[in-house]
Amino acid sequence: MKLSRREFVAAGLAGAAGLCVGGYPTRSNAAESKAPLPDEDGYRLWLRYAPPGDAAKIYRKVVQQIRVDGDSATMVIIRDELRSAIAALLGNAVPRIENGLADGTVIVGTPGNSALIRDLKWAADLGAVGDEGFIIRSTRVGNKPVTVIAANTEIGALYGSFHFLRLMQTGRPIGKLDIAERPALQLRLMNHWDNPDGTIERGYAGRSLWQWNELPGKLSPRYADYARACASLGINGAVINNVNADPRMLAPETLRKVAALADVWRPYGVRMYLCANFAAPVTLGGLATADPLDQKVAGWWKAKADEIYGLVPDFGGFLVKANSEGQPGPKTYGRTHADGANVLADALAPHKGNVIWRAFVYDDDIDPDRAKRAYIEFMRLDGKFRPNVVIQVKNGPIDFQPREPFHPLFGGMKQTPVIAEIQATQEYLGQAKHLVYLGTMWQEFFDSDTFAKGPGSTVAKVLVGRIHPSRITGMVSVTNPGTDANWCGHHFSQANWYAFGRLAWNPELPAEKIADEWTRMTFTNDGKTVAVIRDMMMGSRETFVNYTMPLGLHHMIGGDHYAPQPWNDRAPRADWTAVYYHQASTDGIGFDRTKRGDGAVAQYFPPVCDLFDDISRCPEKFLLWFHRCAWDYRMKSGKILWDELCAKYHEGAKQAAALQTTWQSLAGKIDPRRHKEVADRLAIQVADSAKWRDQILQYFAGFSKRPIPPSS
Ligand code: GCW
Repeated sequence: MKLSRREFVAAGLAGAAGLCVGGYPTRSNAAESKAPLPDEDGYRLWLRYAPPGDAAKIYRKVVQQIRVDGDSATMVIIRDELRSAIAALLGNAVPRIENGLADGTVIVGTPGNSALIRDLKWAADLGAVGDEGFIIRSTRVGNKPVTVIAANTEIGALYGSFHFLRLMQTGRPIGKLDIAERPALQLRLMNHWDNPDGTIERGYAGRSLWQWNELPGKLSPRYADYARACASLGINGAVINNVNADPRMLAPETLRKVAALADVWRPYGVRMYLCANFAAPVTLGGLATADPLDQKVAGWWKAKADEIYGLVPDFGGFLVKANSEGQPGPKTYGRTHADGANVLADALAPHKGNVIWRAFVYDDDIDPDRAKRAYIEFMRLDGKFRPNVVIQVKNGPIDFQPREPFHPLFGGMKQTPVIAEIQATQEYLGQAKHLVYLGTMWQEFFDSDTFAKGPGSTVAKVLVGRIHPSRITGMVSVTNPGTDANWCGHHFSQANWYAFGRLAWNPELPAEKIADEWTRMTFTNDGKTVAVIRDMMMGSRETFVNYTMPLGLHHMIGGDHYAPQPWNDRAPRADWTAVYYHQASTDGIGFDRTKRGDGAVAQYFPPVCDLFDDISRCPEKFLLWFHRCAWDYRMKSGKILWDELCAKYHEGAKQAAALQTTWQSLAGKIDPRRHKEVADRLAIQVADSAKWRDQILQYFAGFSKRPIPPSS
C-alpha cells in the first residue's frame, strides 16, 4: 500500500497509532509482562524482528511455511532472512518447503527461477514494477491460500521480502495483500566520506567500516550486515570513499580489495562506486597532465575503467568532486566541468557506468555570493554533458545547513540529469550528539515547489523526472556509519539512514509514516510509546533550528561545524566565516539576496523568486537568508525582529529540555542500555542548546543594543 502524505494523515495513522494500527491491537510483550527488557546495543538497527504482540496470532495463520525458489546467493539470503525473521517475530520456526504447496505458504520467486511464478501469468503486472520492483499478493494457488512475493529479478524479490517483513514488524495486516511497488528513483546511493587510513571526514560513529589492512583476504562480517541493512531499504549502491578522494583508491592493489567488498555486496544488490581524484592520471599514472582534452589522459581513464570492470563487472561508476575546496579538476587546466565529466564518461560508457559529478563548487571568481556560484557555473553547461553524466546537487545552495531553501539547480537544469545529495550524517545538525530526525527536513525539501513548469513542480517531481524527462534519476546520502556498535553514534541517527533509504525509494512518503515505522522496528511496538517517540522525532529538527539558526540564519559555526561561533571572522576564505553570512551590525542583520541586493532570488523561477524577494511575503523561516532587516523590523507576530529572534532561541532551548523530560518518561519502555545512551546524549544536547541560546544572543545584543527579553 502506498499512502501519500495527506492520505497517511487522513487514514488516521498519524493519530491512531497509539491504539491500533492496521486493525491490530499493537502491544509489545514487554507492556504485557513486566519483565525488564534485555539490554540492546543497537547493532541490529531496524532489523530486530521483535514479536509484534497480538498480531503474531493472526500472522501465524498466514505464515505457516515458506517456499523460496531458486538457489542463487540472493535467494539463499532471502530464505535465511525470512526463516530467522519469522521465527523471531512469531516465536516459532516455520518449515521450509522446496516444492509443492500447503495452506499459508509464503512463496518467493521470479519468473526466471520459479515455474510456479511463471504459471501465475502475472507478466503484465510484473512488467509494471520494473527491474527492482515487486508484487506481494494474497492469493490462491492450486486452491491453497498463499502469499506470493514475486519480482522480475532476484533483487526485486529481496526488496519484496523485506517489505513483507516490515509489515509484520510494524503490526500491519498481512491477510489480504495486494501490493505493487517500484522505486521512484534509479540511483539510491550511500556516500561514505571514508579515507584509506580508516578515518572518516565528518564521521561521528567510530572509524571506517572498511578494513583496508585486512582486505581482500579477510572479510569482516559487518560488510554483509551493512549490505543487508541497505537492501532492507532498497539502497542499491554505495560510494565507499571520501569525495576528497585519495588517488590511491584507484591503485591496482586497492582495487582488488574493493572487488572483494563488491563481491560481498552483489547478492544484496548494492553496487560499488568510487570517488575518483581528477589528478589521478598524474599522481597515480605518472602522466605530465590531467587535462581532460589530452589524448593520453583520456586513454589513461579508459584503461583504468577497463581494469576496474575486469575486477568489478557491475561497477556503478565514479563520483567526482572537482575544483572544490582544493580538489583538482578540469578548471585547473583551463577546461570546463563538462570537459572533465565527459572524459570519464567516455571511459565508462562501454561498460554502462555513470559519472556522478558534484555541483558543490564555489570558486569566488564566479560571484561574490557563495550561494549563487554553483547555479551560475552549471547552468551555462546544461546540455553539454554526455548521456551517462549526472549532476549531484546538495539540497540547498550553501552546505547542509539546518535550514536552507532548495537549490535553484533543481528544476533549473533542463537537459542534464540532476540527482539530490542529502546528508544523514548531521554535520551541521548536532552530529552524533543531538537527537535530530531529518525526515521532516527532507520532506520540506522534496515538497518545495520549484515552479519550473508551473505550480506543482516540486523537487520530488523534478527528481523522479516528471518535470524534465531524465535519463538517470537518483538520490544519495552522505551517511557515515562507522565501527561504533550502533553504527551511527546516536541511536536516533539510525533513523536518518533509514529515512534516506525509504525516501530514495519514494520521495513522497510522509516523514511521519517513516518515523512511525522506524520506531516500531527499532524500539517498540507499544502504541503509546511509539506515539511519544514519533512526536519527539517530528519536532526535533525545528527545535534544532530554533536554538541554532532560526529565521534563515546560516553558517554560524567554526571549523568543527558543531558549536556556536557567530563571531567567527577569520578563516582561509571569507565564505568559511560566520560574519560573511549574518552580517550583523548596529543597523541590522541578514544577507540581502533580493533583486535590490545581490540578486540571488533571480535564480529561482517566478513566482518563487518574487515570493522570496518580497519581504512581506517571504516565509519568515527564510527571512534573513534573503533579506537584511533592521533590528526593529516588524514580524508577522507583531514583535520586532530582535524580540522574535530572542523568543526563537528561548523556545529552542526549552524544546530541547522537553525532549529530555519526555525521554525520561519512557524509562522501562525501552531497554535500559539504549535508554541510558540516548539520555546521556540528551543531557549534552540540553546543555549545548543553552550555550547556543546564550552565546548567540549575547553576541547579537552587542549589535542590537537591546536587552534580551526574558523567556516567556
Ligand atoms: O561541508 C563541507 C564539509 C567538508 C566536505 C564538503 C563536501 C568532504 O565540511 O568536510 O568535504 O562539505 O561536501 O565536499
